[in-house]
Amino acid sequence: MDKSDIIRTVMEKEYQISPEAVELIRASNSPESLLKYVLSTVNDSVVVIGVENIDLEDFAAQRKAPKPISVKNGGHPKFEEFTEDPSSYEIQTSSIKPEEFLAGPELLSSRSDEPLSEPDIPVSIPSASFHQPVIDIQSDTVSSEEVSASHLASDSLSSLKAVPDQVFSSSSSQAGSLSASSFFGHGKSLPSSSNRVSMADPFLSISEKGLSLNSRDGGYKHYPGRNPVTVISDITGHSTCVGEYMQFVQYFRDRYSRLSEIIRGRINARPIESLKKRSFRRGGDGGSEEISIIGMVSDISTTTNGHKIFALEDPTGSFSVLIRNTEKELFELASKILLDEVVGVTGSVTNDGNLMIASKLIQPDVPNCIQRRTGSHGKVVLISDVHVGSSQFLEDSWLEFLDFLKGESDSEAMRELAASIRYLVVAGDLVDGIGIYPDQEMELDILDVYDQYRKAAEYFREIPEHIRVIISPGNHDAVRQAEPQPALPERIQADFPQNVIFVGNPALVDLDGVRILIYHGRSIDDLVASIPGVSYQEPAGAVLEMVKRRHLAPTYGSRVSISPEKKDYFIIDPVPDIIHTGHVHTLGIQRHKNVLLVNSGTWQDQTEFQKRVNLMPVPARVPIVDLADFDVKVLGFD
Ligand code: D5M
Ligand code: FE
Ligand code: ZN
Repeated sequence: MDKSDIIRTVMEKEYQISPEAVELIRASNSPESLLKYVLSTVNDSVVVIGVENIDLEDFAAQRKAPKPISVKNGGHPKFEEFTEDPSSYEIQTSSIKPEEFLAGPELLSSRSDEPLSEPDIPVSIPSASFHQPVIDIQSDTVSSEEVSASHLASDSLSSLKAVPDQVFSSSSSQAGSLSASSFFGHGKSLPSSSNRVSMADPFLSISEKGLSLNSRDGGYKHYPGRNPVTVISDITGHSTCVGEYMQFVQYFRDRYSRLSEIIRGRINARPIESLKKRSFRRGGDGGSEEISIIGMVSDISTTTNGHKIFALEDPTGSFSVLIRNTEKELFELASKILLDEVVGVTGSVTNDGNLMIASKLIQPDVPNCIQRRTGSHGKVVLISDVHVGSSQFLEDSWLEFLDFLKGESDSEAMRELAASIRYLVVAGDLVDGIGIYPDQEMELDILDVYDQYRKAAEYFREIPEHIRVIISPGNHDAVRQAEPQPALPERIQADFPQNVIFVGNPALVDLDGVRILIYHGRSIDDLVASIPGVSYQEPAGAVLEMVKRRHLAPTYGSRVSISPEKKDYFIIDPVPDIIHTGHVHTLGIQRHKNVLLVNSGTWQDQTEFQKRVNLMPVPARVPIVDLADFDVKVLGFD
């Protein structure tokens, strides 16, 4: 096993590793077993595996005395553990065969090529369970007013199947092959997610620089001063995720109930369950009646004649919806619909009661009347993807940018502009990290991630103190890879000056009256791959697709590992004034109904990977937004 194998394996588990630790493992008698042992023992608070995380003595002892496989609860159903009003569910206790819960480790083993039940690695196989909730809908004529969204969301999931916790340790690519909507329990595949969903937020300590105000979210953090900041929504310090099945259920309930609520304001939708009852006129009953439903898209297929069929699910049931290719506009919109997004559909149900023919599709989007907030002054600078430590980091351009911020530009106009800057927002990838992509170390100038942050801190100390800096992490930063990501750890924060505030990813912040939603933008890779017309060259177009769905990462799985928190942090609500993303290293600026969408570029030149895939970065371009009128200027530093 050579260096790059070690880094690759660590990377697959979404950790980073220091060069010293790589060396220690490589030089051992059995690098493979040692690496496996290390990965099985690292505590969730570890992001970068260092030599201090490798307990050689314990490793040796483990190899001498193999541990047996432990089976939690003896393999019996454990739905008693579901604390949210279990009385509303009927619990079926007799329907589980051992094969069912053994399916979990099988899934897991597809990740590492090695068998899972190696005796020297403890494996716990918790029980599987299955339950059937009782849906309490009394009459055929039930309407959406009678069955409120919260009732739907909390009380009437139609069936659930819990799986071994181990399944949640499987790869995110596996998650991508499974539909999130099966959380509504219509007997389909089981969910899984990144191997890091099982970690609670390791960085509970938040900088003491801010004050906490009471709020529904457990406290807005407010940083007073000349350039005040209020953090409205941020996972930091609030992660509850331990990767259990019910957390996925809760997560999708929150997603469904909040997004469907937005759509519900615009259509009179009924629960899907009620479509099976003859409470309205179907096709052929003397003129069919138009009805509406709101559901999460759990399947998309195309008929032999080229029409589209969606399976839509809500907590009461699932229904097939046909979109005919003869309805041009509707069909075009349907071609952009993604798995797991929440949509409203109006249409008529066929005589056999099995299919809805859609006449209208409604995405949550932002309302036309959304007012831009005004009253602030000064400017905010939006940057991302600095990639300090990369050998492609464009230090000369970066230093020129710092000179500009310091008011040291040659031109008077630039000095004046610099004097009006109140905020600088960094939307992730501050450093290049290590072990993020295969062979990344070949393109690093600074091999130690902490040294990379020390270098970054040095740069940030040059920024004038009156500019408030907000740093949010990205996939190259030293926090968990599963999103939402918490703010950078205290150890790293400590090197940065007082004017820097650290938030999670995503984070909604208020800058003296202007709301900015900061999101690194990893889901843009997925959106480019799945929505026709969305490209890396115009990244703001991808952000527009997020806004239409009121969700930063609509499709569950794929490249974004989503940690199932109680609240869906990716929902775009309230509507911000600005959405600031990065990640794809290209610049994009668009406006959509008074929301300004900005994807900032990068400070990293084209990497080998980007050359191979023909991704042309737009480095050293800086959008500056006027906080009074949202006018955007782009400055170049090359
Ligand atoms: O991502 C910058 C962009 O490049 C983003 O679109 C992902 C893509 N990228 C870069 N390197 C790789 C590798 N090795 N595999 C897949 N995708 C990659 P950033 O997060 O800055 O690396
Ligand atoms: Fe990046
Ligand atoms: Zn990135």
